[in-house]
Amino acid sequence: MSTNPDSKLYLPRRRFLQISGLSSLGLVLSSCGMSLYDEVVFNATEPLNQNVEALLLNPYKLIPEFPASAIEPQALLINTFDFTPKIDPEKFFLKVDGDIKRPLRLSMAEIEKMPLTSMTIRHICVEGWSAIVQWAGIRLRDIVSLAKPSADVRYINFKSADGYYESWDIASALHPQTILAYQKNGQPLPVENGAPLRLASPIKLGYKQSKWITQVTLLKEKPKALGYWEDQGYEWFGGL
Ligand SMILES: Nc1nc2c(c(=O)[nH]1)N[C@H]1C(S)=C(S)[C@@H](COP(=O)(O)O)O[C@H]1N2
Ligand SMILES: [Mo]
Repeated sequence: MSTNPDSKLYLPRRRFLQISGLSSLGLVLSSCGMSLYDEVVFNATEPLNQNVEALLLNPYKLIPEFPASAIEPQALLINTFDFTPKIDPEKFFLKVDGDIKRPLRLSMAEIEKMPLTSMTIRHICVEGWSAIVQWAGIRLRDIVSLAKPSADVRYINFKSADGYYESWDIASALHPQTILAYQKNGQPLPVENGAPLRLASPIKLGYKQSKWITQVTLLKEKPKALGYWEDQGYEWFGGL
C-alpha cells in the first residue's frame, strides 16, 4: 500500500468506508445494521470470550457467495507493502505453533490432501477498491483443530515471508469461510497474490488477509505487535 495510513487514524468503521467510497458496499454487506461478525458468530454475547471448542461447534452463519459468473478477474489489484517473496512450494512448510498440544509442520502436498473449500467472495481494500474473487484452499479451522489448541486460546497470529504479520480474534479465524487459499479463480494461486498460501475470508478487510503465510501461532493473549498496518494506526478487528 502506498498511501499514508495516518490520514485514516482511528476512524469509526462507517466513516472509514465512506471516505474510501465504499459506503454503499457497507450497506450491501451489513443490511440490517448488524456487522457481519455479529451475524455470523451469532448468539455469542461475548464472542471474544468463547472458548475454542465451543466455537468449533458453533453453527456459524455462512456469508452469501457470488456465482462464478460474477468473478472480476482484473479487479483484484496487487497490494504488497514491500516485496514479493519467492517461495519454493516443494521446500515450503507451514508451521503451526503456540498454545497447542500438537505442533504441526505441513508440506503443500499434505495441505492439498485436506478437504478443498472453494468460495466466491468480495475482497475489500480500505484504499477504496474491491473485487469479486474465487478462492480455494483449506479451512483454517481444520488446521486449528488438527493442532489441538488449548481451550483458552483467544487469538491467532500469522507470519508472512515478506515480514508482514497479522493477528486475528479466534472466532473469526474459525469461521468456515476463513480459508488458507492456494488457488485463485480456478488456477494455482499466483505468487503476487500470496503463493503458496494466503488467507481469504468474507468477514475481514483486505489488510487482514495475509499473503505468503509461513507460520500460524495460537495465542491466549493478544500479541503486542497487532499487525503490520494496525501498528501504524489501522483498526485491529478489521471486520466487514
Ligand atoms: N504478506 C502480505 N500480505 C498482505 C499484504 C502485504 O503487503 N503483505 N497486503 C494486504 C492488503 S492491504 C490487501 S488489500 C491484500 C491484497 O491482496 P492481493 O495483492 O492478492 O490483491 O493483501 C493483504 N495481505
Ligand atoms: Mo488493502
